[in-house]
Amino acid sequence: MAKLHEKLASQIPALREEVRALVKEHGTKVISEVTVAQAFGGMRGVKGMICDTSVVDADTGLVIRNIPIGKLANRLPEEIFYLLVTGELPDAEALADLQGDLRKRAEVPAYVWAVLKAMPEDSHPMTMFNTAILVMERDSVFRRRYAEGMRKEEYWEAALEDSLQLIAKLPAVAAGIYRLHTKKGEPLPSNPKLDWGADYAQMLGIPDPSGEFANLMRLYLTLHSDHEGGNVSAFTCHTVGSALSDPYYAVSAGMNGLAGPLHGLANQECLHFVLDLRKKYNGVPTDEQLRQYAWDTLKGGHVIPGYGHAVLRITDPRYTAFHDFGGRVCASDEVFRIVDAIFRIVPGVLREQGKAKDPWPNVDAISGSLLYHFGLTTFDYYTVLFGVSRALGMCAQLVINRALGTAITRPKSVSTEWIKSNVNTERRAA
Ligand code: HAX
Repeated sequence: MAKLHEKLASQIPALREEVRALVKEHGTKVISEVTVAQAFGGMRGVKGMICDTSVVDADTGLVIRNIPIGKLANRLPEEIFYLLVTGELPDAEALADLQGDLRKRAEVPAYVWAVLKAMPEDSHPMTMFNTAILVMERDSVFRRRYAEGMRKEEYWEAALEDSLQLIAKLPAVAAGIYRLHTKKGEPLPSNPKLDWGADYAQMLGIPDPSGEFANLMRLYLTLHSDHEGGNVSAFTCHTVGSALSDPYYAVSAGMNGLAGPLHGLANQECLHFVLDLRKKYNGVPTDEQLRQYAWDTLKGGHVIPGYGHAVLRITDPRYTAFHDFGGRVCASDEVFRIVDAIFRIVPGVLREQGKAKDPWPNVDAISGSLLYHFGLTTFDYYTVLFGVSRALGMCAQLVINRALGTAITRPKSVSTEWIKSNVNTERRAA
C-alpha cells in the first residue's frame, strides 16, 4: 500500500473533481434550514459545512470513514490518522513508514522547553500546551512556502508537512508539560522503539509493569481522535485554517476551544464529581444517596459532567469502549465502581428532570477514572491528553480542506432587530 503522502497525492485529483462536479450540478439544492431557535442556540443541527474524516450520528455515535469507533478500539492512533486522512487503514508497510516518519520528527526544539519553563508555575497545562504549539509556529513550512508564492494545488502538502511535525512532537511536548507542571522532573526522552501512544505513556514516567497503562494511552488516543467537524475545537480549527493560517495557528486555536468546561475540560470536571461523591459517602454511595446527590447538583444550577451531548442520543460508544477496558483491567477499583453506579442512576434523574436531550454518558464520564487508576491524578492535565489525540483529527481535517481548496469560513450573522422584524413580517403575512 502507498505511503501516506503518495496515497493522498493519488486521491486528491478525484476528490477535487467530485466536489467541483457536485457544486456545479447541485449547487443550488437546499440541505438545511435555520430556525430562530437554532440561530440563538449555537447553530445546533444546522448543516453548513463539510467534514469527511468522521460522522457523528445521534444513534450510532462516532463513525470514522464508515467504521464505527467501537470496531477501531484495538487500532493504534497512527493507524487512525492514516484512516482519517485517506479513508483507508494502512497495511503493515504503510503504517511502518508513517511511524518511522513520525520518529524522525519527534525531537522537541530546545526553545519550547525554555518557553515552558519560563511560564508562571500556576499556568494551566492547557495554556502550556497551546503555548508550546504556538511557539513552534516559527517552523511552519506552510507559512514560509505561502510567503514564497506556493501554488494553491500545493497547500495540502505544506499542511501535511506541518501536521506531521506537530503530531510527531506532541507526545513529548505533552509529557514534558506533565512532568514540569507536577514537578516530577525534567522531560523524559522519546524511545524510538515504541509506537506513538506507548512512547507518550513512557515519557509521562508513570510506572507500568503490566503494560496496561500503555494500552490505555493507545486506546485513549484512538477514541478521542476526531468527532466530525462542528464541535467547538474542530470548527475553530477549521475556521482559522480557512483563513490560510498555518496548522500551528489553527490547531492552537482549536485547543483553546477544547480547554472549555463544556468541551474538553469536562473530563476533569467528571473526576471531581466522582471523587466528591466518594469523599462525601466515604466510598461507593448507595443508589439512593447517588440519586439525591444528582438532584442536589441539578437544583444547585449545575450540570452533571460527562452526561448529555449536543449530537448523541445514546451512550457514547467511546464510553462503552473505555468501560470494556476498565471492566477487564480495574473492575474492583472504587472510582471505577462509582462511575458504574452513576451510570445506573443519572440517566433516570436527567430524564425525570426533562431538560437534557441526551441523558446518556459521553466519553468524559469515564476516561478520568481509568487515568486515575493508573496514578495519573493531576486532573487539570487530562484535557492535554485529549488535545494530543484530537490533534490527529484537526490536522487530518486541515490537510483535506487545503487539498479541496475549501473557502474561507464566513457565515452571515444577523441582529436581534433583524430577527424581530422578520418574525413580525411573517406573523403579519400569516
Ligand atoms: N446536566 C444538567 N443539565 C444538562 C446536562 C447535564 N449533563 N446536559 C444538558 N443539560 C441541560 C442544558 O444545560 C440545557 O439547559 P438550559 O435549557 O437551562 O440551557 C438543556 O439541558 C438542554 O441542553 P441540550 O440541548 O440537551 O444540550 P446542549 O447541546 O445545549 O449541550 C452539553 C450539550 C454537552 C454542553 C451538555 O449536555 C452539558 O453541559 N453536559 C455536561 C458537560 C459535558 O459532559 N461536556 C462534555 C461533552 C462532550 C465533549 O464535547 N467533550 O469534549
